[in-house]
Amino acid sequence: MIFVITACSKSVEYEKVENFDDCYIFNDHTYLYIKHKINWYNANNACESQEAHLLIINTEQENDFIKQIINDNTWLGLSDVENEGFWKWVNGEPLSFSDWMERQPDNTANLEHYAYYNLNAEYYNWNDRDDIADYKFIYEYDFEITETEVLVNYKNDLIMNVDIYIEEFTDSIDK
Ligand SMILES: [Ca+2]
Ligand SMILES: [Ca+2]
Repeated sequence: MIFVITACSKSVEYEKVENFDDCYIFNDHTYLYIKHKINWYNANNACESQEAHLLIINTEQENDFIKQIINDNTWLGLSDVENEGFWKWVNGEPLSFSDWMERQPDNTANLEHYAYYNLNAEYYNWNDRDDIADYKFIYEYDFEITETEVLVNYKNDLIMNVDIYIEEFTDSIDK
């Protein structure tokens, strides 16, 4: 039997938090994968309500780890909305590593200012999109959380905020 190893199968070690869905520890950081699909603004706003931030990728290893846990298009905490073509992370840092698809980011229709993992791309590479698209997102804490109780509180609080932002957004469309 022949095993074909592709770049996609680069595996990086990470920990799954026991008895808690969609929560992972990598390099002393905690990652909560939120499966509500919402636009980038709402995802970012919901995140800002806690001591954390939308996913920030600092290394190729961290990027490879994320590719092992996602199962749908997923936002990165990365935008060029302030200054077209100058991509920066939600904490203000410039890119030290990037993983764009070929011919991306292309700023289609001058509207694409938010980065996400495109699961249609061969290696789940990054693409830029507008603020209308609804994708899943990852909430990153720059420290390790393993107490299930703390995680439950964080996750419930976060999902409540997601619902609030979705409601506000829907209200503003209705008006
Ligand atoms: Ca752009
Ligand atoms: Ca694009």
